[in-house]
Amino acid sequence: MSSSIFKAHILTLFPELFPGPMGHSITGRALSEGKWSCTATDIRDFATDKRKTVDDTPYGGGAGMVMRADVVAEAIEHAKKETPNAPVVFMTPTGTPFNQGMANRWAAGEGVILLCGHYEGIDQRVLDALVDEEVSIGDYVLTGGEIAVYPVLDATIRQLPGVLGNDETLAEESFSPALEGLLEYPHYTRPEEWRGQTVPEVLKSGHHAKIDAWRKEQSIAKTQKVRPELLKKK
Ligand code: 6GU
Repeated sequence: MSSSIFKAHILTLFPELFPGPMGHSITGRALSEGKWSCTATDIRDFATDKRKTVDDTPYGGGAGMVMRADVVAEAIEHAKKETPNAPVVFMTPTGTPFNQGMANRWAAGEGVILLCGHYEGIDQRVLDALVDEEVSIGDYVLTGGEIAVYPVLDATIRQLPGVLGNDETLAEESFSPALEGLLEYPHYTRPEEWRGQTVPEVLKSGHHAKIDAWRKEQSIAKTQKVRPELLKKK
């Protein structure tokens, strides 16, 4: 359903954090142009008691509070009314590491519903019943999923048709098919000499085959140095 507008729906206790950074720059321009929409729904709106309780103590004891299945389920089902085919994604440090493939796959659909937890976690039963994917942005713990939504949504939105302008579209960027899973090569612009450092001669040669070969070699060297596991995948 890439014909209609891509709908991002965030379920959170802090709806004021959205669109946040995605309201600026390239994603902000695309939002103003109607290429995607951003809805942030307050999970607390679905609490049923007078105090608007969303969490409770964990069965089995232990520290922290757990978000209630009934309240979270109502929030998810509310979001699903608008985008029944969008994946429901739970943001959690115990999820599958986020990657470019997920961004590309979600960008090809009608939208994404991003569920942000707080406290110690969310009752497992609502995750089992209504969540399609669990995603982490790396091996460290954040206080909540909201900050993790920023990189995940940004990476997804920039893949939507017409979001990147010609100058911003990089056919050869890290993780793009053209680079075959390698990290991007280094870039240079004027001045030709800066603090005693010059620009590699090959880039000024006008010899496109040699430039391509040099960039490929640089990509492999960079990948070997900082992400050797990416080379082992090949
Ligand atoms: Cl998606 N959420 C939280 N709370 N912490 C994280 C994370 C997500 N990814 C890495 N750490």
